[in-house]
Formats: sequence, C-alpha cells, structure tokens
Amino acid sequence: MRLETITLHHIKMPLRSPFQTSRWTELDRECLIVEARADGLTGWGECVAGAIPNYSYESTKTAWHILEDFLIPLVLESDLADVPAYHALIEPISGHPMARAGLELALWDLFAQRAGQSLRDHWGGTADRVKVGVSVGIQSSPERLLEVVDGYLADGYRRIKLKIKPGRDVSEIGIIRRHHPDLLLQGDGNSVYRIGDAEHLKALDDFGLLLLEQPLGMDDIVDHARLQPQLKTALCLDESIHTVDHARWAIELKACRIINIKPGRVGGYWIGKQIHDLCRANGLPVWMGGMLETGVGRAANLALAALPGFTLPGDTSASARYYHQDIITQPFTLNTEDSTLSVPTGPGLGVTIDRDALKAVTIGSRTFTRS
Ligand code: OSB
Ligand code: MG
Repeated sequence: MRLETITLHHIKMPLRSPFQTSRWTELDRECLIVEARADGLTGWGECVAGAIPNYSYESTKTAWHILEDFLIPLVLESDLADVPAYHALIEPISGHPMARAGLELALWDLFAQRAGQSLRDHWGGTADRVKVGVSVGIQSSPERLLEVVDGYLADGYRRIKLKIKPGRDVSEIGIIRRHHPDLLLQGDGNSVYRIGDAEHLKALDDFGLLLLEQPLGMDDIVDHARLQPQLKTALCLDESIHTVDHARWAIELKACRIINIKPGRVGGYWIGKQIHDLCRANGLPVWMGGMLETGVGRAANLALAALPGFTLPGDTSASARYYHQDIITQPFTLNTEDSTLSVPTGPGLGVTIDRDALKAVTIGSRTFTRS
C-alpha cells in the first residue's frame, strides 16, 4: 500500500473531572489523531502521548517530532505490504512506542478496511463484548471517593480500580471494601512505592484485591520479583512492560501474575498481540489498560481485547466516563446488564469520525504528502 497523505491532528479535550494518580493530575486530554489516506480509503490512529511526560517520557510534542521527522517520511517513501513491514521499516528508529503505535493504528485501519474486515476479525478476536471497569483517580477524601465509586456502580460498572499512593491507600481501599464486600476491586500505585515499602503493602492483602498494579519503579522488574512472593495479592505490571522481552523476563522472574496491555506503551497492537500470545501460552491473564483514549483508540482497544487471553475486566470505560463530547459519531456506551462494551463490527475500526467534533478540539494540524 502506498500512502498518499498523512495528517496529524493535535487535539486537547477537557476531561469531565480531574484525573489524579500518585504522581500527577490530568485536567485535559491531549493526544495526536493520525489520519492516513491510500487507495480512496481513510485510516485513523491515536497516539496516546499526553501534554506532559508523566506516565512515560513521551509527550505530544516528542511524538509529533518523531512522527514528522522520522516515521512519516519513511512511510511516505515506501510501498507497505502489511503492518509487520511497517515495523521492519521503522526498526532503525529507537524508542518512542506511543509515536510508533499512533501511526501503526492508522495503517491497521487501512489494511483491515481493504480486507473488508473489522479489526477484531483481522486480529483473530472472538468476543462480541469486553468486560470493563473504571479507573478512579485519587479524590479529596475517602468519603468523596466512596461517593464517586457509588456513582460508577450506579452507572452499571462492576469492577473498580483505585489510584493509590502512600497515605492514600489503606484508608481508600478500606472504605470501599467495607461498603462493597464483593466488588471486584484493584489498586494502581503508578510506580510510587519502593521495595522498602513491602511491609506497608502487605496490609493491602487483607482486602481481597483482584490485583495490585505497578506499585514499584517505572522500569523495575527485579524488585517486583522480590515483592510478589511476600504478597498474597497478585501483582500486575503496567509501566515496566514495553516489549515482548520485558513480558518474558517478568514471567521468568515471577515478577507478576498478571500483565496490563496498553498498545501505546508497547509500540502498537502488533506487539500487544504478541504479548497477549506469550502470556496466554504461559497461563498469565491479561487485561486492556487505558490512556483515556478518544473513540478512535477505544475502538481499537476493544478489538484487541476481544482476543481470548483478555480474561480480566479492562479500563476501557464508556466515552461518557471521560468526555462530554467524543470525536466519533456514536460514542461508546456501557451494556449495564454485564458491565461490558460492545466490540465494533464494521470494517477497520468500525467507528465514524465526527469531523466537527474533531475540529472543535484541534489545536494544531499538518498534512504530509508523498512527493
Ligand atoms: O496507570 O493505568 C494507568 C490513565 C493514564 C495513564 C496511566 C493510567 C491511566 C488509567 C486510566 O489508569 C485508564 C483509562 O481509563 O483509560
Ligand atoms: Mg496503571
């Protein structure tokens, strides 16, 4: 496939409520929407790098730089047979997984449309619906947190993930567990604890958590392997897993019992699928993480989460949990009877971009053309 144009849309969307983790707070969602044209088709992708390099070192500006100066020129000079050929083409460029993943998704959308398949079918997914929960940020007090969680339960969500940090962990998880003894509940430390906190983290074993996500350092596997045998609670790695090798090392070292797959973090859906396959072969459950995606990334995340190894509820909540107005014409809504989102079935991503809504949140754009 010879791409004719690639457009980057830098967008900024206000979040319905601030999202606070152990290390940062987000008020708005910035990201890049990638629009690629070839053979009369338009493919869409989402690069999830945000305004500030907090969750990882990437930001919308570094991603724009990597896309504009390296990835897009390579693609516009080439005739790509498939998505693996894209990965071979950009292999000399190191790092920047979110930038790579954003363009990769636009290519997946084009190749799946050309094959007349939904992304789910293209990737071999089987599920029609994906179980989902909500990732709830740190609130002003445990009492306020309980109100917020009760609101999501009233909306129909059946799994809750709580952001935690030292001093805002045992109290927050404790109050939710006391009020909801049977709720599927999990915590996410976003890399703020250290191995010296092992005794403190053991207190969380009393709450019957589904899992504890990434308590220790952003690149750590070794200390998580020291921590896991000291806990009853299953550890789940997020920030530490960027490659298939990282997943293999984590499995070999028994650093976790579960892995959260975020396509942006690992450089796209192709590698995300490989991590899924590796975990499945080794008996580790996986689940779909989230980066507060727009409807574009959300559609693709649901398609990948339709693979059989995604056995735990994901962070792919409905559009309205994040935004008053999504950039797709049919926002994702929760199936309240089973706390699921339906996997799109149309060709490619299976969603339609709302051009007016996209325009309203665009703060910069540029089109690159094959010369
Ligand atoms: O650690 O999983 C995380 C959002 C942004 C960056 C990191 C994380 C998150 C979430 C929210 O937890 C996931 C979502 O609802 O999209
Ligand atoms: Mg996380």
